[in-house]
Amino acid sequence: MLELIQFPFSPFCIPQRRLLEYAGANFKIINVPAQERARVWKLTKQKYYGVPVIRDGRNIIFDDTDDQQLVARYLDRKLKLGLFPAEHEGVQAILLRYIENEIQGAAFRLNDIFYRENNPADHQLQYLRFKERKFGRGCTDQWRAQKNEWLKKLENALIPFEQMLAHSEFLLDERPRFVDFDLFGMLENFLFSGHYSLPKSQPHLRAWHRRMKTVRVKRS
Ligand SMILES: N[C@@H](CCC(=O)N[C@@H](CS)C(=O)NCC(=O)O)C(=O)O
Repeated sequence: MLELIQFPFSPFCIPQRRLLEYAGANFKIINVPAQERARVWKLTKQKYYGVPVIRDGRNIIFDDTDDQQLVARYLDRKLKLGLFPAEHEGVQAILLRYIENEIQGAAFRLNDIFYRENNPADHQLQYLRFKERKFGRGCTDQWRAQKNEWLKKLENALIPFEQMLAHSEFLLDERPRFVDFDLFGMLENFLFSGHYSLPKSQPHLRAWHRRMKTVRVKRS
């Protein structure tokens, strides 16, 4: 059975989780604390401490690149999902960069404002420390103070997707490709705290988001 090592609100783990569900795959979720990765380090034989990691029998798969999507490509090949068709390769590469920078940058900050609610009490200190070491002291307070600006940034960054989804069921055509799963992951991370909803001004995006929650692969 496949194992997905993750934490529940990770913007990079949610796409893999949703695509495993989409595929109807038999898989098991193993949660690790967001700020503590001893288990991942051991599993990868001290090669990687990030998540997601997939264990498939003796194979341990992780993506230690910024843009290669090694985990998604492995699952795509194994489960035959057609998420990376050659004709969309270039446009997906460009869109993924945008999704994982512009969208993710706003989404995780808006969610991390609520890090106390998202993490158990005994994880909060290390979570905050891990954020402040990367983004500077007081970063979560700063994001809280700038919440409306980050919300506006996110809404603006989502406009191109709203425009695309006015013309097709999924971002690139009539079935989900990896960009759909990736954007879905970033938005689920944004929505995780339960304090937000997707912009009312973006009805096509909202309808797509509902579809992405339950869509299952159609095998011909
Ligand atoms: N390119 C990787 C990126 C994964 C990633 O950035 N994961 C975050 C969690 S959302 C992580 O574990 N970062 C390292 C850390 O938190 O120390 C992938 O797509 O799997």
